Amino acid sequence: MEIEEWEQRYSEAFSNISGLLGNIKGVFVAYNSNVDAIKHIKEHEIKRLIQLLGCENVQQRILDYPREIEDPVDFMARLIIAMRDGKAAEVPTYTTDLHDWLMDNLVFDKARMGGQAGIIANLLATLGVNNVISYVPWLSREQAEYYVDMPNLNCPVVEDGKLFLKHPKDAYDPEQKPKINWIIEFSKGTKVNCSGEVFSVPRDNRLIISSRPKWIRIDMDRQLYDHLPEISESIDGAILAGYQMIKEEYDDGSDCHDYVEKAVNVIERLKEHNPDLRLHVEFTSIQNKAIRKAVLTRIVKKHVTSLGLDTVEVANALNVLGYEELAYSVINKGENSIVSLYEGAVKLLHELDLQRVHIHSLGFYICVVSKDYPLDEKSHREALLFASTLAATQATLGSIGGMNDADVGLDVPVYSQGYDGLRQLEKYLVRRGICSVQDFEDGCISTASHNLIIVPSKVVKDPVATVGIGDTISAGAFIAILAKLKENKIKKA
Ligand code: 8BR
Ligand code: GLC
Repeated sequence: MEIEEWEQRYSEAFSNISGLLGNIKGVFVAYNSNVDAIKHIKEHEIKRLIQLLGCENVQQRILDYPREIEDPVDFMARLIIAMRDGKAAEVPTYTTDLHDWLMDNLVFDKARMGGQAGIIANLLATLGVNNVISYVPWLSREQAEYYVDMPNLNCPVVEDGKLFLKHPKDAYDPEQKPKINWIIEFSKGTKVNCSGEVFSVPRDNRLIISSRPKWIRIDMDRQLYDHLPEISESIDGAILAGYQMIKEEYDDGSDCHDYVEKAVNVIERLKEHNPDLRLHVEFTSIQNKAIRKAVLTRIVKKHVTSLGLDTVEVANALNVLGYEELAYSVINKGENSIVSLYEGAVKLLHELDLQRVHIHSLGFYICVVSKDYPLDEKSHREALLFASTLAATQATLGSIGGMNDADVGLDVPVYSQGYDGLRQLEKYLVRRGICSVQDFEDGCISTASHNLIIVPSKVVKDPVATVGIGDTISAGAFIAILAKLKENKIKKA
């Protein structure tokens, strides 16, 4: 299979899926939205900050590997680690001190909708999905301004015991403060010199400093919880994210177990009146390993159908599930890391009782699907190609203004390095008789225990920003799946 044939598949898949999205009744999206203060950091700014904080101090803190940002040196240490590895990371901070320091010493370039659920809600509305219901427990006036002003995007509000759907600008809490995260984007090739650490950034990526004020709760108002069945009857799928915000302990004596239970109850209630509901969880970086494990084994396991994550997140997930060696092999950049990534995906599928695990990486996507999934592999492949087109559009333009923008994404070539990187996996699968060369080149593989879909993705050379692309990929593929399932249902009826 030549790369050109993939280009052809891309345009067919995109046109097919975009024609089907109208079949989707609605999608519920919760919990996290925030404002992203985005700063694209330059070499001279890195140099200035290192000088200001002291190279030795930063160097020492890099060795400590802070999992929470308490001061600017922690921040600089995590930034250097992220730049050195070219890996995305999200690290929490529990005070506003760092925000003040960054405002004084760096200043952001632009502010945008942030948070997985916020980004996804805007994307779905913009793509014209019917009835996008966005729920965020901390909807402030400032936050509401970052939602696209479209009639298909609304928040659930209970008034006088009745459920209403209102646009965020008519649904915010005037007393609520905004949550502002800092996104430090860095470019491939940027030179960094901090005593022992001298390197050139290997790839475009970003560090997120996630503000976690005391009032952040992954929770749902009781009245709204009671009305969830009405919401669930009006949707085909739900996308849930933000569980990384759950804390081990809270000032009022409650703890992570209480919030995990609340999260599970919401899922159960959504499914109560709509057993066919598809649930996707978008995973992210969770620094606290106990919380990471609880999210995976108690919220995701058995309760959700689909999980989306990047390669670092796969390694992090495997790590807390007891597969340390495999986790290490996924991120050690060795020849076999792509094979380990595939094996890790299979572990996650079975261990967490999922129907679908979608891994996005720079250059390719891997999706493993349970044998009983009511869609063929070609449909799953179309979903991935649709998602990659959206990702390329977003990387080129910074955001997606509507379905027509996708022509830009379709024009982005399939990433040849990503395509070549898949060879290692091909050799492994073919050698073991798991698939033929032809199956692999089609990207659709059926094994005894699962189906496997692999596509080379489109990669933009100089992306405007990388933050939020993962959300676009996962949400794009998930709605494509919903649309396909709906098409089948309509055909059968
Ligand atoms: P996360 O936000 O979950 O880390 O996902 C980011 C995803 O964005 C990566 O998995 C990769 O597929 C995609 N991506 C990145 Br990073 N840079 C990109 C680029 N220049 N063009 C297209 N996709 C990109
Ligand atoms: C996380 C971050 C948020 C960012 C999003 C992008 O939710 O907290 O700031 O916008 O990831 O995926």
